[in-house]
Amino acid sequence: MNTKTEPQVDAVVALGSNIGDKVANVEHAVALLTEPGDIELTSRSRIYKTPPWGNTDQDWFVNACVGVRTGLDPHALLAKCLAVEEKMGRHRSEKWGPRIIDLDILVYGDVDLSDDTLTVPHPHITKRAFVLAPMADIVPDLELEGRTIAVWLANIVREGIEPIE
Ligand code: A4P
Ligand code: MG
Repeated sequence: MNTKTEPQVDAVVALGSNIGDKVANVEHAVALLTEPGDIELTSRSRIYKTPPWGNTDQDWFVNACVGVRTGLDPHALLAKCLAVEEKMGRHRSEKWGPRIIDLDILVYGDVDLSDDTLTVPHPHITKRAFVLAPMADIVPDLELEGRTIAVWLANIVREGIEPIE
């Protein structure tokens, strides 16, 4: 019998969708990610309507993020995120292009790592209001690059980013 208990780590996962019923896609992804098993849902942000960032010639997005507690290591958590995207029928085409669902690991405990498949903390958090706004709902006091999420958000242009629930 395996009696080993994995240490549980708090992580934050971002969700984004800009195809179809975007809110339903985000809800479905949260349900799949945290279905009974290895990942417990501990908190969730409001859902935001956000203008497209990067490739601006595409439909508006819905963005949100969730706090989770898991014994999965960072790569296993990434594999679960990619499995949820696949289950929901995401097909990758262009970088930063339209997507039915995107799940990104924003932070995994206080782990700092970067390899071919995974970088945590996610590299663009502090430059993206569509990530900072939902993050500030659940981890406003988390420090990244010497400032809290709340302070990063207070100092970024967040035009057009509004909670929709
Ligand atoms: N990868 C590396 N680190 C991570 C991480 N922390 N979390 C790798 C998740 N994945 C990570 O991702 C490509 C690969 O990144 C994964 O297979 C994994 O091994 P992808 O989702 O296929 O590619 P992508 O999403 O097109 O590229 P990228 O750079 O991840 O784009 P982003 O950063 O996700 O940005 N505007 C608004 N308003 N809202 C959005 O959600 N999203 C994007 C995409 C652009 N503009 C947006 C939004
Ligand atoms: Mg992604």
